[in-house]
This record gives sequence, C-alpha cells and structure tokens, in this order.
Amino acid sequence: MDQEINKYLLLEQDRQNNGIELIASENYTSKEIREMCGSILTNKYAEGYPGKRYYGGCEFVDRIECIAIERACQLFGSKFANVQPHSGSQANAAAYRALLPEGGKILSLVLNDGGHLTHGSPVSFSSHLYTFVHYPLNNGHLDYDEIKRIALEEKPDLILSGYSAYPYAIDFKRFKEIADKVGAYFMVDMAHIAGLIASGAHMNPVPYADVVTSTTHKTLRGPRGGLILCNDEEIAKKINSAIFPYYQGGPLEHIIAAKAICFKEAMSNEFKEYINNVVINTKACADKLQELGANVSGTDNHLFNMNVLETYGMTGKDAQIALEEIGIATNKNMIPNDTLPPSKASGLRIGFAAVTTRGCTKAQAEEIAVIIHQYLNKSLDKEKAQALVKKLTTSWKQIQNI
Ligand code: DSN
Repeated sequence: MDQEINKYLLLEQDRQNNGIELIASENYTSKEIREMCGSILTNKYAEGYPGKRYYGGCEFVDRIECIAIERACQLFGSKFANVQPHSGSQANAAAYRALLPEGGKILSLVLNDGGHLTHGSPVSFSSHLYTFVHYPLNNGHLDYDEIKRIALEEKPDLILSGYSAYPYAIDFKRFKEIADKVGAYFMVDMAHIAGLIASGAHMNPVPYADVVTSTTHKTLRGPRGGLILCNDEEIAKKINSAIFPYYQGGPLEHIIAAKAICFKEAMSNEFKEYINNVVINTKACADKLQELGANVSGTDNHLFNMNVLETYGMTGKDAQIALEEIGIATNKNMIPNDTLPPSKASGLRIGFAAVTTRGCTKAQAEEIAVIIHQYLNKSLDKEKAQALVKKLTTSWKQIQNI
C-alpha cells in the first residue's frame, strides 16, 4: 500500500467512525459494495453498451451491466435504465440533452430553495445550455397551484421536480398533470429520496415522469454514481447516446457491478426496515429540536432544515464549523428567501440516512438533537459534548464492518 495515501485513508476511516454523520446526502456502503468498487473490473475498457462495445473481451462486463440494468428496472418499475452515469450531474446533463434542444426552457426549483446546482444555477453548465425559470416555495412547501400558474405563463419545455434539501413528500402525479396541461416533458431528479422510493416510503415518480435521474450513493446506499430511468424506447435511445459518446467515455464497470449489488440490497426486507428507521429517526430529531425551541422545518423523509440564524443567532457556516468541533458533520444550507449568501447561509441541513445505517436508534436521534441544541446555544461545553458524541459513535457499528 502507498503509505503516503494509506495514512490518510486510515485517518478518514477514523473520522467516519468517530463522527456523527448528518450530511443528508451521505451514507455507508456494505462491504460487498466496497469490495466490488475496488475490484479488477476497473481494468476493463467497455465504451458502448452491452452487445455493442468498441472493445473486445467484454462478454463478462456485458453480463454484469445487463444484470445491473435489469435490477434497476425491477427495483423502480421502469422499462429502460442507463447505469453508466458517473454522477447525478452527468445523469441530469444527459436527460436534458435527450429531451431538449439547446436553449430549451426548464421550470425548476432554484438552488437556494432546495434545488440542485444542475437545476439552473449560474455556476453550472445547465444555465449556460438551457433557459431556466423557477417556481417558488410557499412557506417552505411546494405550491402546486402556483407551479401550474407559472407553467401556464412560461410554457416551459420541461418541468423538473426532485430536490436536494426539500424535507416534504412530493406529489409527482400533480406535477405530471401540470406538465401535460402545458405540453411539457416531466423529469424527476430523485437522487435524495431514491432509497425511500425503492422501499415504498415515497411515491414513485417512474409511472409519471418522462425521465427519472438519480444518484446511487445517498439514501439508496450504493456506490458513488448515477442512474437514469425511463419508459419510452425513443427517449431511452437518446439518453444512451447522450451518456456515451456525447458526455462520457468508458463506463466504470466496477462501479456498475457495485450498483447491481446495491439494487439487490435495496429489494430486501432489511432495506425496507432501514428506510423506515431513517424516516423515524429524522422526525424524532426534528421534533425534539422543535420542542427545545429551534426553528426547524417539518420532515416526511430523511432530512430537515434548521434556521440557525433565527434560533442561535449564528450563520449556517458558523454552526457547521461549531458542530464539526465536537464531531458532528452537517452542511450549511440556504433556507427559502435566505438573506445571506450561499457561502454563509442561514440554515443547516440535517439527515439521518448515514447514522441509521450504523445503528442509530430513535432515542439516540433525540439525544443528538439535545447535543446540537445545547452546543449551539452554548449551554453545553466542548469536552462534555465531545464525550457524548463519543459515547454514541462507540455504540454503533464500525463502518468497515457494515
Ligand atoms: N451534493 C449533493 C447534496 O449534498 O445534496 C447533491 O448532489
């Protein structure tokens, strides 16, 4: 092992084991998935798709990619799947390209309100290639009547749903009705809630959307990567061409094999139970913080937002740094109508997908709420907070044994 690199690998392992990971987009993969990510499949070039590769020797990776595709379709009930996107951003880029001409108009939620960079942020390719208009939130919630009104006014080519920091359930059927009314495509980026959808804890967008994109490493608990689903053969062909050869080169067959394992794991009863516990823990922590007087959103899923500026008089950035001192990882996040820039932000986004994988219970989720609240309102000192964090993390599974 390269000692210079291994030193940091081991330090990172300690960081992951000794911390309370509340970043809503993170999770811990199974040993089987991690080993597949590090397998000899990384040696293989396989540009193209199963049966139509630009290289010889692809007979076994073809089988692996076909199994990954079949399992993705089975898990989410779609007809077609592309398992090659290296990330959610590439998946979104390919979906836009498959559905729209350059300059096409997309109606989405802005990043500040919980959308994603690729949903039209000025610093992302998306806003340079397409024209974005946005629907606002109403008191933190989607307002379908307002979305319909804006859609009728703006006549977008595509309506986009699915978010990075939206804590409530989404009605994809209503979105589809609005899209149909204005003759727009309907696309869902389900990256954050893919695990909830796989387990039946959230409405599935696949029956309603023209294209569904995802990552596989958030609540779905798989390897870091992307996924695209659809039910229309012509769109599926365009998506395939958009991924390869347009945006990407050789697929990561080691990651695709690990995605196949992830899809199988997500079909299990154990996974259903896990997602159920994620939702219970998230709500328990949010409710406890609210009971203690914090300004938090509600939650129907794996995350919630807390207005730390209003509650503790500190920016999201400072709250994130303070919690990191005691081993709690969160991320600063804009809140709807935030008056601070994204580099500071007024909120924190808190999620329970990762710690629930390690074995966090509902009572411990409430305990975490108390630690966060007391540390941020300065009624708990650093050493005591660190000791409480240590007690919790040592009671959980070591991440290398998951
Ligand atoms: N960066 C991811 C998140 O944290 O939500 C989205 O891609």
